[in-house]
Amino acid sequence: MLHPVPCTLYAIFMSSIQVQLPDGSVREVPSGTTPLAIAESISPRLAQAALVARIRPLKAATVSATPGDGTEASMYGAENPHAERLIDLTTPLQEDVALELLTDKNPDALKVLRHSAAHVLATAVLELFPETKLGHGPATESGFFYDFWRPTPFTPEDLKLIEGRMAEVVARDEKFVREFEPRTEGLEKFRAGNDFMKVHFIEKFTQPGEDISLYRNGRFVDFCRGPHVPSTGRVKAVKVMSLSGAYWLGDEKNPQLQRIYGTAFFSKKDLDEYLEKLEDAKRRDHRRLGKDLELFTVSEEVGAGLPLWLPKGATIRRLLEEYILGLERERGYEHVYTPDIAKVDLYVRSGHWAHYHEDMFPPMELENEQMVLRPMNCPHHILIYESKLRSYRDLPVRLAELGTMYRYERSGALSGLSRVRCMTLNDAHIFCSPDQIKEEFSGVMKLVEQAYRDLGITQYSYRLSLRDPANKAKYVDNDEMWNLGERVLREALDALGLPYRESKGDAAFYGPKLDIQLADVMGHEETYSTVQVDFHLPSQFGLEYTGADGNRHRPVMIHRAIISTMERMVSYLIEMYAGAFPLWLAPVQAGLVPISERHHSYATKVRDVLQQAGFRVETDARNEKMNAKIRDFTLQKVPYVLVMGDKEESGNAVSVRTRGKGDQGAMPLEQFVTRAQQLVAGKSMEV
Ligand code: TSB
Ligand code: ZN
Repeated sequence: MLHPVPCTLYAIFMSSIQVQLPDGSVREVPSGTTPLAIAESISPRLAQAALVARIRPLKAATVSATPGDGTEASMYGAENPHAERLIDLTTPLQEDVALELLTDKNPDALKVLRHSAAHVLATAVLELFPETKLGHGPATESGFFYDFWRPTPFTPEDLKLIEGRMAEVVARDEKFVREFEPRTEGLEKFRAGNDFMKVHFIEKFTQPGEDISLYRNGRFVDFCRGPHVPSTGRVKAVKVMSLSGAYWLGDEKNPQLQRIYGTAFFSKKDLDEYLEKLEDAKRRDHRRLGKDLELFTVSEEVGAGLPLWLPKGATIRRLLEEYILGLERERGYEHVYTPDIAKVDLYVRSGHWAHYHEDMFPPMELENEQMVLRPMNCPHHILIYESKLRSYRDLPVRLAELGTMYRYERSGALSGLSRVRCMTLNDAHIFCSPDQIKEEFSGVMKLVEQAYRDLGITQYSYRLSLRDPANKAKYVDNDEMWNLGERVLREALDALGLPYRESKGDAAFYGPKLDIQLADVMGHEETYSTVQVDFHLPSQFGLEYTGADGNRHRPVMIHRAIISTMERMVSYLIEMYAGAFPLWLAPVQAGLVPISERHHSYATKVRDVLQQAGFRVETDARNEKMNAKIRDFTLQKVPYVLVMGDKEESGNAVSVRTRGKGDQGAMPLEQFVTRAQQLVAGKSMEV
C-alpha cells in the first residue's frame, strides 16, 4: 500500500539533482538521495567499502574552506555549503554535485577514521571514568588525541583498560549518527553536566539562534561537525599510544588536562608496520644515540638548543668539515673567516631587521652601540665582496665559510641537534653576473650530488620554496624581483631536468630557494641543502662590478649550503647510519682488545702503528674479560675490534672482528692497515 506523500516531502521528491561520478558519468537522482544509496546503486561492494563522501557543488563557485577531515583545523567553524567538502555517507544530497566515495584507499578517509577513533576513545573513557570532562579530540598527522579533565591522573593500567574498552565499543559496531539541537538546549545540557570545555567550544564556534551539530554513537554524544565513518565497527586497528599533560587553552592558570594520544589504521597490518617504524625511529633517534655513543650533550646551565659536542661527536663534525672544505676548494671557493656578531645597523641595511627580526637574539648594548648575534652570514660576506673593486673578470666570486650563526628558535621547536639556536652552516655566497646564474646553479647541484653520494644519502626531494605574496612582513615587497628570481630558478631546474614540488611561504625573505628535503624514518621532512637566488641584498648594499663595457653592473647573489648546518647534518647521519658510521667517519675506527695483561705492550705497538697510519683507535686496557671488552666496543658500534693474544703477537697480526660480520680470523697487521686505508679512501659504506 502506498502512503499519501505529505506535500513538503512531495516537493523534495519532485525535484531531482545531478550527481557526477569520478568517471564523468552523471546520474539524475531525487534530491535528498544519500551518497550511501548511490554507492549501493553502483555496487554492494562499494557500499560496503565506502567510509565517507567528498562532494563538490557543480553550480556554486568553489570556495576554499576547512577540509572537513577531522583534523584540528576543521573541527569547528561554520560549514561552507558551497565548498568542496567531506560529508557522511548518510547526509542527503540537496544540489548538483560531483561525488566521490572514499574508501580505505584514500588518505583523507584515514583522517576521518582517526577522528572517529577519537570518539571511540572518548566513549571508552566516559564509560570507565564517568566523572571525566571532555576537551576536544581531532585527528593528527599520525593518529588522534583527545583532551580530558579529571582530578586524578590516568595510570598506565588505566590506559590498558581504556584500550580494552575501546575494543568493546568497536565490537558493538555503533552507528555514528548526526543530530542537530537548538544551541540553547545544547548549552544547557552541557552546562548541567559541568562540561566547561564543551560549553566553551559551543560558545566560541557557533552563533546564537543556530542549531548545533552533535554526533551520537550508542549513549555517547559529542559536539562535533564530523564527518564520521558509518560506525564504530570500522575502527578496526586502533591503539592507545601515550599520555601527556597540557593546560586548558594553553594557559598555566587553567586546569591541567590529560591528553591521550592514539593511532588508528585501516588494517592491523598497517598498524603493525607503523609500530615497527616507530620502534626503528626510537632505535635510531639521534638524541638517544647521541647520549649512548657520547656524541653530544645539552646542559641546562648553557641553555636549550645550545648543544655541547663531546670528543666523539666533535670528531665526526671535524671530519665532515674537512671533507666539505676540501670539496669546495676543488671547485673554486675561497674560504673566509668572519665574526659571529655585528652592529644592528648592518642587519637594518640588509633587511634582516625588518623581515627576520623575530628569529634573532635580542641586541646587546656595547659602548653605546647595539650589537647583535648574527642570524645569517650573508652581510659579512657582502662586506668582503665590497672590500675591493671587482671586475667582470673576477666573477664569479665564491666566498665560503663554516659560519656560526644564532637563531631564536622557539623552545617548543628545538630538537637535539636537528633544530638548535647556535649552528654552524656550510655556507657560501656566490657573486656572479646574471648570465652566470645557470652555470653556478648547476655547479652547486653537482656539489650537492657529490656530497650526498659520498655520505650515502639516497632519499631526497627538491622543493621550490616561494614567498607568500600576501605576507608583506615576512618578504621583501618587490614583485618584479620575486618574479625574476622565481623564473631564474625554474629555468635552472628545468635545464637540469630536476623534478620538484612547490611550497608557498617557505622562501627566504630576500628571494626564492631550491631546498633539498630529507625525511626521517617517520617521513618527517626537513630542509638540508639550499640554493637561493637573491637580487635584493646586492641592491641594498649597492654592490657593483665593472663590466666588459667599462660600465658598472650589479652582481646577483646565490646563497647556498651544501651539507646544511653541521648540527642538522650530523643529526641526520646519526639516524641514517643508526649510529654505525662508515669507516671514514667513525669517531673510533678500531677498538683494541689485549686478551690479558701481558699483551698490553703489543697492543701499544699496534696502536702506534695504526695511529701513524692515520687511524683513530681506542685500547681497552681494563682488567676485564675479553668478551666484555668486545661487547662494549660492539655496543659503541666501532667498525673493527682487534683482538690480540700470544698467537697474534708472535705473528705480528691482529684477530679482526668486523661490525656486523663478526669474527674474520687473524690477519697480518700490515694487511689490515692496507685494507682499512682503501676503505677510508673510497668512503666505503662497508667495513
Ligand atoms: C645558505 N643565508 C642563507 C645561506 O647563505 C641561509 O642562512 N639560509 S637558511 O636560512 O635557509 O639556512 C640554511 C640552512 O640551515 C637551512 O637550509 C637548514 O638546513 C639549516 N638550519 C636552519 N635553521 C636551523 C636550525 N635552527 N638548526 C639547525 N639547522 C638549521
Ligand atoms: Zn646567505
